[in-house]
Amino acid sequence: PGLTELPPLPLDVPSLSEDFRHYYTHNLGRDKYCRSIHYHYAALALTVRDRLMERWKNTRYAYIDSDCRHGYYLSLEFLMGRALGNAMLNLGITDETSQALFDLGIKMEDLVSAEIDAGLGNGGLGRLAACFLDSCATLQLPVMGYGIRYEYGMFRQRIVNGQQVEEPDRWLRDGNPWEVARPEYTQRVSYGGRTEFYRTNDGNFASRWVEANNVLAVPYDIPIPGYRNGTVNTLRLWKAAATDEFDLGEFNAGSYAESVAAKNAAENITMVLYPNDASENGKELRLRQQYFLASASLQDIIARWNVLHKGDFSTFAEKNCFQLNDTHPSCAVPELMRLLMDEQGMGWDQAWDITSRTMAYTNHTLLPEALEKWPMQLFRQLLPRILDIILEINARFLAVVSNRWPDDGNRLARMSLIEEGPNPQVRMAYLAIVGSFSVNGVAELHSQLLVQGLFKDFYELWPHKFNNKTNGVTPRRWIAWCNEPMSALISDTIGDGWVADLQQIRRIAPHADDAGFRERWHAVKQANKQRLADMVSQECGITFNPESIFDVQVKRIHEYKRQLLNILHVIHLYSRIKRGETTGWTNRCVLIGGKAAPGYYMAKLIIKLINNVGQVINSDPQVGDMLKVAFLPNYRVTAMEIICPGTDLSEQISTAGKEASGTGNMKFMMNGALTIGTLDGANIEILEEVGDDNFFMFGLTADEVEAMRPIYDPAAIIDADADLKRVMQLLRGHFSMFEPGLFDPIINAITSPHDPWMVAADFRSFIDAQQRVADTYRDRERWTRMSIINTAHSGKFSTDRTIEDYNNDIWRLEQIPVAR
Ligand code: DL6
Repeated sequence: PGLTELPPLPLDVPSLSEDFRHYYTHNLGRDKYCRSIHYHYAALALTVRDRLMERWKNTRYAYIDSDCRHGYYLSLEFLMGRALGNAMLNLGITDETSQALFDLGIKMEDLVSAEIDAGLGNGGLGRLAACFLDSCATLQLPVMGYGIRYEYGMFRQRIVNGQQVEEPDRWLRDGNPWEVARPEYTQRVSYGGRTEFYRTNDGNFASRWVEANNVLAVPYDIPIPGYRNGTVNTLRLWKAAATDEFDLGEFNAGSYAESVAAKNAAENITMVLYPNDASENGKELRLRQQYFLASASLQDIIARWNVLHKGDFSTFAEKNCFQLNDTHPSCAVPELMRLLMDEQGMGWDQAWDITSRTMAYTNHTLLPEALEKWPMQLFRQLLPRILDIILEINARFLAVVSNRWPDDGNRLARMSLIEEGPNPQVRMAYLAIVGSFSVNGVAELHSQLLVQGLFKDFYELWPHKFNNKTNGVTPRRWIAWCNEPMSALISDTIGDGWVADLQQIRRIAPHADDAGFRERWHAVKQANKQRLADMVSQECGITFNPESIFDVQVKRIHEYKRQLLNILHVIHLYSRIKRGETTGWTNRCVLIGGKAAPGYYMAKLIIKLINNVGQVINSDPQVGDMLKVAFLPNYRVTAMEIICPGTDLSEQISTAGKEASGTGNMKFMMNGALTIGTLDGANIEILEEVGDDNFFMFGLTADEVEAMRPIYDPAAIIDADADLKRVMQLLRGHFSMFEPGLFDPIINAITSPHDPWMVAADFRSFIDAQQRVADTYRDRERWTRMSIINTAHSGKFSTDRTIEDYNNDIWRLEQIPVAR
């Protein structure tokens, strides 16, 4: 065998055991006195990783040999969570590993728990990217992820005195066994300087970027194993580093400190993930990050292209497709233009033909304030050549618009990539739309609302570009891994084909009528609830009784997601208990978790309110087991792996027309939770799948919300509803005895006729739906049947289906099987 052709490593117990001991002793140098579990974890991670290496290489070979079309998922966020369990599951070695460790007196679960989450994302958008990678590998699609290797991921949240405190997440502190540095593929990214026009040898004019500062982009590769199929795809994350010349220049000038400062400035680019999920704060560093990802990734792809195709770009558009995960990487549009023109010597038309045939854009929000804009001035300073290209794209685009709609100046101003004003802004979503051949939303309603609202003008111009791709989640992590007892029951009943083909899970539906099966299902749920109760007890010091209904809302804290409506219901229940209105009561444990953007005042006040309400309720002996309220600190992927299997009721209660899709709703459904939800985002599609007998629907529709807006009168609604009136009264002082007026901003928000989230409007309907929930839960057989039906009808929400849709309609990649 040659240097790189080694036989694949065996997957049996003795070889896993031997390699584990090898890593622990010979590689990590630990001995019998070492007490830190970290080294056990590291030894196991390296043992498992070794078993991916051969497959990883074979996957690369298969892609190169077939000269196939490639997809690239460009995303500023990949919320991967832990890797070890997923790798073992997908390799099919969980039982063998567990046995090998058991024989050495070690519990595998302890090592799995020692891994720190890779929290390189804010929430739904980043986690979707992670689920997509799993599905692409499982479907054997040649898709590579490109992202940023943030030194600090999503902040850790602690709750101190009921308030959110943010702490840095140094997730790389103890090293990361899952990444492989590839310094040989380092790229250079430019900032600053100016554009220079010059005459080429053949007498034409061309432009180039001069006097720029360069920063190095060093790639770190993470293996993405498919589910038991030999495929291992790649997630390539870029780290910023200072160039040698830059350092040396300063150093030789005698300014050692300055040279270190310059190095720091360069490395700062990938230092921290911005913790805002629904609004951008216009920080220069964030734009630097966005361009850094776009430029490094495209240069990398073009460099690989040139190795294989020797500078011939005639088939580049047929062989490559870039999916932009929101507008964050949309600098890729002008950057690809720049690389093709300035570096590969193409003219505008050829470069535009390639760019606009390879880019595709996914939108993830309906909130107008979340659509990114960057000051033109900042672009000019930081990325002058890129701004030139954007302005040229805009000029040509506006010519198309005015050709189609002559003399419609308003339309031109509306559609321009530049928002005019005292401080002109670049509209990144419009740039992405103009530069892409496909634009998609992430649930049916979202995609419809986009073309009726935010992107209406563009839809009129290019209806063929717009499409829907309803989100999903990977059933590997979100059932098979996180809910082992339920997986075992399902596989026992219908075989294990569902893990790679979730539509098969529908075959458990008929078993909902089998009392024996229901009993087993209930037992699984109770065990999962106990596991969740243990976590709540440990993290919050609050006792949840698994006989109660577990009512859970975990997601980013945002006014549109209406954690406030949830807590109003809790206060209403509390008020009922205090008034002795408890006939036919259902005991309830309410769990709320999520992070607030550090600068989002209202979201932080809502966290404080939840905690204060919890404190009053949990310490009231009259309430006892009837009602418990916990705020779980530091909600993250790993916490959700325990939360969703142990949940009875999933709260998906956003103001209709505001939640693009939601994906937590899908995780809960898969794990047998019932949803209480508005007709928003993918809730609508969940309802379609399970039927309204198996879903607690409430609230105004998106159309009704908009119709009510001009006449919205929360004062009148409160006045007419005795329950809501009582709740508002309690809100005024009962939960802030020592800080009078603390929650006034919340009261003002709810009572304002301009409340965009219309909390009061849905209160009554929500309370009534919650009463139906409580009544249903007391009928255990009925509830269990509904729970089974929810899981059985969750097939649509596998990202395998989502990715097939992307592939059929947008990417058109061939499946490339890999020799095993
Ligand atoms: O598409 C993934 C996820 C959706 O499920 C959520 O509904 C949506 O809020 C979220 N969007 C973001 C905001 N990003 N931006 N802009 O995270 O995307």
